Amino acid sequence: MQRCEVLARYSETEGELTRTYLSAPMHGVHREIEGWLEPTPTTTRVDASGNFLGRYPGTHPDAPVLLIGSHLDTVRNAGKYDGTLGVLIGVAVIETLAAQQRRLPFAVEVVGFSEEEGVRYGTPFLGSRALTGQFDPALLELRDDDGVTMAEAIRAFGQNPDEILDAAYLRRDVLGYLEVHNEQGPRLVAADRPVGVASAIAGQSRAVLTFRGEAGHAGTVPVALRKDALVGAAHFVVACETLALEFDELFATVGRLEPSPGAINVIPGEATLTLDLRHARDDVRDGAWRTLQRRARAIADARGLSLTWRDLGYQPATSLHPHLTDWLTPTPDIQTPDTPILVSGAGHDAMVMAPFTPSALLFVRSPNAVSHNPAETVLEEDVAAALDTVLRFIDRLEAEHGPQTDAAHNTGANRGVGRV
Ligand code: HGY
Ligand code: MN
Ligand code: MN
Repeated sequence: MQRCEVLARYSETEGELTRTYLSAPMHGVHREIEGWLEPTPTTTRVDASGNFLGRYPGTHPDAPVLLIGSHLDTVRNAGKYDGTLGVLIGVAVIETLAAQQRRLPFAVEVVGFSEEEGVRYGTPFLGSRALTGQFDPALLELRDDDGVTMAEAIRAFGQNPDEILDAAYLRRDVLGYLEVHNEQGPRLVAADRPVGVASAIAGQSRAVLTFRGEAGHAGTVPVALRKDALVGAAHFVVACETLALEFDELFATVGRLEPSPGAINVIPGEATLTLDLRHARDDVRDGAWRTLQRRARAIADARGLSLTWRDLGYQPATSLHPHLTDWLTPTPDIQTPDTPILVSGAGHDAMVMAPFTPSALLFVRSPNAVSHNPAETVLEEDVAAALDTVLRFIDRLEAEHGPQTDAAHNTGANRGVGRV
């Protein structure tokens, strides 16, 4: 818990926690985590996409690795736990194993993904996509609000974007991925449970839209004759809410809306907004996406506006590994076996990892159901329950993988949790 406070100090904005992709404070975060791991036999490094990795070796030099972690970047004016908590749980697991001088038949690697929120470049999951070989090099040309390309940002951080594709892991070298994350919603509070398990993660689509009309004088252009880009965008914002309310569990959000030129006495000639659309079923989300595209076009046509629509990312709804998920359902002595099984509306790196390696996601109760907000919090006893759950998960994984034999290794029979 104290470490969450320490890492929360590394922000690019005075007085709040904002740590976007490869911003300078991320170096400090990496140094702090390296310091905490220093007393353990862990090898730490930062990869070409800026992911922090700390590997605690297994009994066999090229044993497959269990990845435990989450992301180290944050949204603007974030809470202290979103992402960070999952990385620090990975650090605590390694410290526990090292204190017990315990080696497992697999390596344990804590991963602090460099970019999950998608704030700086609009597109999320850059770190986990890079680690799993799903990174699209075309993204390197994207520019941030200051016009800095992703490639320039990676070089400025001290890494080489040309090495991203080679830095990806091979499926056969990874046993699985486990992420611990605050629920960021109200369901564990309602169930009065400290932890819950995610069965699946809702899919998400993101886009940036620009309506263009005609800037003009606020005092001379009759309202009926205007091509007001902001009014068009505003009608689209309402259309998003209206559509979302017509469906169960459809989440439509316009997080940014920027008119220009942004002067009090000028009719906005341009308005740019972002769209984030989510649902647990891809067919429902895709249908809603097409409906919103039609509505945006109709609004633009009716108002003599032009419209550009740029997709920023598509993440299918993802099921998590049922067997590993079962292992996270803690034994009765932690809490009753009816640990809630939830579909996650929030996106997580686990949704990028799941198609690559068996993945599981353990939620920690959000007592005030708040996140993406400095008021975000977790309870120490719930974090302790989560750590105990993860350590029991590792016991079960160890039992499953027993002492490695060279023969087994050579055949690769025990690669990954395929036997699971
Ligand atoms: O947007 C999300 O769902 C996550 O917090 N990145
Ligand atoms: Mn988040
Ligand atoms: Mn998160």
